[in-house]
Amino acid sequence: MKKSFLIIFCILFGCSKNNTTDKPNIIVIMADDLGYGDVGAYGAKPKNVKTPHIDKLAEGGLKFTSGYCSASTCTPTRYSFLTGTYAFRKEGTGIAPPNSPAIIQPETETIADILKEDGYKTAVIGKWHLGLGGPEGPDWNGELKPGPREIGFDYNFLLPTTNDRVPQVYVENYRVKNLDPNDPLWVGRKKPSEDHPTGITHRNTLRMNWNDGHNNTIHNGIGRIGFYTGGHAARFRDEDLADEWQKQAEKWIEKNKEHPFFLFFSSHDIHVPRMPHERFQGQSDMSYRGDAIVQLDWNVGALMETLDRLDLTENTLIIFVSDNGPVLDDGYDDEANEALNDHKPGGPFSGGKYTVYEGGTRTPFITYWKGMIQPGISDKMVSTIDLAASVAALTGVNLPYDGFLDSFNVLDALLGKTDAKGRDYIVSQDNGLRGNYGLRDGNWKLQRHDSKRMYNGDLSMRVWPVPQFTLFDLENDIGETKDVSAEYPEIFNTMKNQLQKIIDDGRTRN
Ligand code: NG6
Ligand code: CA
Repeated sequence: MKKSFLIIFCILFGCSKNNTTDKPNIIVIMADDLGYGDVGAYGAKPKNVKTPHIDKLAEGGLKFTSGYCSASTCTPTRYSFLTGTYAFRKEGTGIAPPNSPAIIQPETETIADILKEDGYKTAVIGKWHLGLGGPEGPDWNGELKPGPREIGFDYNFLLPTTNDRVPQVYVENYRVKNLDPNDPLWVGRKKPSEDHPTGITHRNTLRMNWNDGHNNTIHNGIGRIGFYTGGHAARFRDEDLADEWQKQAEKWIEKNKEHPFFLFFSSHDIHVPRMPHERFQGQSDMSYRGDAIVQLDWNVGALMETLDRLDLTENTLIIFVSDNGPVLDDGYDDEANEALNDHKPGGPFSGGKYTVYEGGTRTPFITYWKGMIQPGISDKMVSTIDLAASVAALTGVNLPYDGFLDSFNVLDALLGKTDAKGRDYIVSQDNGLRGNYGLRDGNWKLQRHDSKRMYNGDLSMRVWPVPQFTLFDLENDIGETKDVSAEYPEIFNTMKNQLQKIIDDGRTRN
């Protein structure tokens, strides 16, 4: 269906190929909950945490100061990154529960489809959190279908949701890896039996205490969201995730190095539960949150080493991003707050995860392509939602009109070309539909709170009431501290209407 549309489209209109650029490999490294100020290149101090490998990418590539993800939670950002469409346009794109069915339907075109159709080998390795299976949800003991392979990925090796949600198993292509059929995996929302140990009944056995949620089934001494039984042979240790991502990525790249490839490398760091490998524990001065940053940085370095070893570095475009801004206390007592020192997870911005302050979605954003991207700093506005249209431009593919509704071609900005244009404006959201929005246009920022409440600026999950609309002047107030809506009524009204129109129009790409 999708392919035939493209072929007919190409016959009618011609699909131009850009012959000047040999198809580069493309790797999108997406960190989890990593804030603007969490890495050295963006201001983190070495005495708190060191990130030499990410810094090296930034020094040898382009460091964006206005690089965004689309939402301040995981699922909507990932949805938008893959589909090029704002998640607030689609029901069911909020934070996905353990038994969520596949959120992106097979007929939806994704960035992976575009590249696959252009001859790329495609894979996603790491955190998924976009649901698996048909309307009834995942069949954990059978085929986990539809999933990534129905939306353009040749290969997937996944942590199905987030690691604070059950189950702690890998999904390789359609199957739970190492699942013993004699020990079937059951995943549910209710306690499976009266004597099932939970974070509540067995709280004193936990290695890491919970303070909000995360008190259902216990695995590896940590309480989780949701319940599960069985599948023991398939279960992993939290401490081993980072090594597994590297192992699988290395294997897959090696296997596919003769073709152009697209790898979505989706780290779970630095999401809770923060339980880095023993060799990283204590490597920062900021508790496990800092150590998880060190682990993420190791992953970046290991991946780069793999590319160097295989002589692929000069033919690979690397895009390093985060899926939402920072959070400190996200439901476990891991001392993220206590050990913060003078570290600023959100850099100069207010808010973080769950908020539509700049800190919620303005995150580290680095493009690196040895020999092709001039090292530097870019203040151009770009977003993860634009990667689809931009890689389509890079490979010379035309986008279908009925997909990628909000993805803009900002390729020249990503590559640091002179006179390149970024976005003029960007919409951010927090989580799900009917939530909160941010609209940045130039240096003006409108916040709209339909839920009339917003998570606290202290980077925790606490909520407090806010006015529905506020306006900030980012040029003079980067921290969004002073509502200037009364002083600039015209700008205020124009932006309110602009946001409403963006929502009502159903698309922003021409
Ligand atoms: C919240 C969880 C939080 C985190 C978040 C999703 C509680 C109390 N909080 O519901 O810990 O898992 O969902 O994060 O359960 S995300 O980065 O995957 O969007
Ligand atoms: Ca996240």
